[in-house]
Amino acid sequence: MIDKTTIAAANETAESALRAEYDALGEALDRRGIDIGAVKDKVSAYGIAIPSWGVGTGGTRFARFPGTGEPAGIFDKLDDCGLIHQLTGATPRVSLHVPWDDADPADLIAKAEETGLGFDAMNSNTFQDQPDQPLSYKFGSLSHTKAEVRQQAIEHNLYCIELGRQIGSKALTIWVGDGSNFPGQSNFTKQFERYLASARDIYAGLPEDWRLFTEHKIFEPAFYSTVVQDWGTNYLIARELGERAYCLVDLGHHAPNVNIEMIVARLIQFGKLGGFHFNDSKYGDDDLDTGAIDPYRLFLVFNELVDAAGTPGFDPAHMLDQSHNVTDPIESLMNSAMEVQRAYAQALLVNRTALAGFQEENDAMMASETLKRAFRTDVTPILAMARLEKGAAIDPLAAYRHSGYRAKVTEERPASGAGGGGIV
Ligand SMILES: [Mn+2]
Repeated sequence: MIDKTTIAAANETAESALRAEYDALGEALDRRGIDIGAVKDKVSAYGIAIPSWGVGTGGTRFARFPGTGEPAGIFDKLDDCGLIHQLTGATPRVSLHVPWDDADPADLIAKAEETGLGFDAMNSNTFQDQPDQPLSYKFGSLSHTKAEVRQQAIEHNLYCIELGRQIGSKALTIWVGDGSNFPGQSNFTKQFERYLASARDIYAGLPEDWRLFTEHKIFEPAFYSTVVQDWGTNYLIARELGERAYCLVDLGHHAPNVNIEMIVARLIQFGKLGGFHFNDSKYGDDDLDTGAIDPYRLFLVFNELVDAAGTPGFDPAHMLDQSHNVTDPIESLMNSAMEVQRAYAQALLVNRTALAGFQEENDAMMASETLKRAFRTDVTPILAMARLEKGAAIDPLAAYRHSGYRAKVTEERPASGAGGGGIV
């Protein structure tokens, strides 16, 4: 973590310019009937979870090029996540991935308190084999043809729930790599029946105040078919399992050009939107930084979320899920958290009364312009003011670079291996 006085000193030099920009934006928004303070308060209250695996350097099927000072385990990861939250004030929770982050619950709680963090959804891992694991997931986990493999995967998920219960988590996210690589390799129907039966056993072990999230993915690691391939199958799972089962939407897990915001609207309409894994993509599940490729799409997703705000029971979980191959993961995660906040703030600026009127009158041009006007507004001063007021950094990237944190942890932490693939 960084000394608070360092952040305060950096903020002091930037504060007067920020106040001038904030006031100017406030006047402009006031002319549009928007109270900038109300928008800022909502942005300030917004938080997004960091995935523990995000603070390590990712990789591709080809190689992984490790950065320096990479976290060696969950406690290092929590240090990095704590710093991200300290500088941005936007990432109060961490999402653990088991068994990568398996540890004594008391130690996890103590470290979370030290770093000012809480725990978000637990993530199970049955897409790779662990060193001490009796049975292999090479041909699937929850949908495997052999009952004993399925049982092993079920028990792992129940273990994740129990660990999560002890550290204050309230949700389990299941993502499986199950699928097939050749036409004919698997019977689609039987495979999905096996998956559903396994998922029911996990759902039965869910505490009353927990939610179960299932995440669809169009392809990979199975290249011909995956069991939970799209939002339709995901919706069927949530409907089959019960009222505490919801669909998680990972933006990268769709074919290019899929209308994700419309999927979001459908899931909201039928009460099954559980949450998000935010990232961006150009070609497939390339896990690029949120907002790096298509910030307008991100805005359109948030437009649906703001539109649905206040619906009873509507409480989607927000998390980043990215792979950082060429950047410092801390910088990418800070930037991405702020991009998500930006999309949220822009969506709050949409004149919804005017939009509804244009929709009713079939005025496509003005409806589109209503959204564009909100999207084109530079809300940077709102985000920065929210950070300043909570003691975070006006400019988190500059403060981070100035702090020398990476150089410090590079001295303290052992170098991690390069090795082969590193898809995370
Ligand atoms: Mn994901």
